[in-house]
Amino acid sequence: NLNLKDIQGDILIGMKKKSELFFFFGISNAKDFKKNLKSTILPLVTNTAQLLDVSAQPQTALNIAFSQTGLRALNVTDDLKDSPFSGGQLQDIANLGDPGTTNWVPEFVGTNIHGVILLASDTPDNIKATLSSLKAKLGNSVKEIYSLQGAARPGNQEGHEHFGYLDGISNPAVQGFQSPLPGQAVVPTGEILVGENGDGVTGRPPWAKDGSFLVFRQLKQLVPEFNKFLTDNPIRAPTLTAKQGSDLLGARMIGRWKSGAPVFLAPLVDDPVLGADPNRNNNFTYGAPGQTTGSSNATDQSKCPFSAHIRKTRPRADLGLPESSSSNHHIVRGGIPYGPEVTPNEAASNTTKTERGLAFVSYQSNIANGFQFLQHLWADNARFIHAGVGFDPIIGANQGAPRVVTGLDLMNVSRPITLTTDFVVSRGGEYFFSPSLSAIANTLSV
Ligand code: N7H
Repeated sequence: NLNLKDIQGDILIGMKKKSELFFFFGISNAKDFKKNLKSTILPLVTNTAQLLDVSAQPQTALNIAFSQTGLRALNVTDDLKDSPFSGGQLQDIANLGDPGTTNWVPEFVGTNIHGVILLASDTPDNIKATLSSLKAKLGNSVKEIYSLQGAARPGNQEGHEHFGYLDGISNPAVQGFQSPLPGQAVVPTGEILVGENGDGVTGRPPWAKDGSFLVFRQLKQLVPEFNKFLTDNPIRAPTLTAKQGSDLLGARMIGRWKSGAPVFLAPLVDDPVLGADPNRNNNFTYGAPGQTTGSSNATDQSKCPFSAHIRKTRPRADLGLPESSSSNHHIVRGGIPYGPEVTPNEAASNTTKTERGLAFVSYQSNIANGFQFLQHLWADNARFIHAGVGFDPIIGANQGAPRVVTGLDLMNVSRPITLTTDFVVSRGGEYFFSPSLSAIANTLSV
């Protein structure tokens, strides 16, 4: 029985709009900002109940979250008991595999960002209008530090990220709130929301209840370079053309085809009907069909490599079933692509000329168990799920050094492939806390 009117809307279900702006700000005058937070921002904060009811959805949805230095600027000194959050993302950089800050957006280097306002709507013009009226009211109480405009890709690529793969298929269902689709992870509410059942951290201030930590990462994607790699290295299965072999390589790197069909269920060629069917496209465990307890066969990667992005970040039966008792490392993802489509010139030159990527957002009640765990201990860890697996070929990072991956070649799954290019490059980000509406009203704005 969650209080859906008190939980910011982006956390559990996502604002899911075609256009989303991330506005990163600093607080220049705490007293004025608190006043504005209560009178101007709070009435605009979109809660979960509003997003669930189409008739109650505002034209432009708004959420807000604060960094550790932002809470301090508001003179809120309670310890949220989350050490990555307390230190900020820059301090966590060694755990994330980034090669230092060379590729970071300069504004993310440091701890100057106090908060982020997320604005989502059907058009960038709606967002612009909301933002300019907001800015006028906030006046000098805040200063804009950086912003990133995200947008769904055009036409039939809507819902697909920039490499071309359908995204947003698999997010966990929160126990008692969402009824799961087949294959969807069901997680205790407290794995996502602070202070709820299953949040193992004690001693947090009561006002933190029903908030969630928001991890933001600007992840640049080298799309022409990724495509060139696929073209140059097709999997040479006897029944496949070179083009099909290249497509299969990409699908095995991710664990899904561009349509969303999982390679575990469609091991050789894409199956767009399967990809589009929410009752089937997530219904697999890497174990036997219908298996509900025990583990998968820990050597079989003929259907899906252990290194595949979705297997690294959610190993399902590889860690044992039921999943809710074998793993507390789930996140709710709510990102959106940013940047323009690949131009013919970029495609022809196999070189990225204009930045594009994923404005990555994840929610969890514990960053060390959630995002940080997935990135550091799974994706970047060549020994997960066991020795010899190698890196996650999509997001696994090795401080910029080459990454060895196995399992990709269907014809010889132990053949190592060395990736000398990072197709996803971290441009940095920050760790935030997305508080409940009552926390904004009763604690943060007073
Ligand atoms: Fe990933 N991609 O296009 O390759 N991701 N991801 N991700 N990701 C997923 O199942 C992608 C990133 C997870 O439940 C899909 O909804 C890209 C980070 C998790 O089976 C695709 C980037 C982290 C899942 C992509 C990126 C994760 C998942 C399939 C960066 C965490 C669900 C769609 C630019 C540290 C796994 C779907 C499950 C799915 C891609 C980033 C985690 C297509 C391009 C940083 C947990």
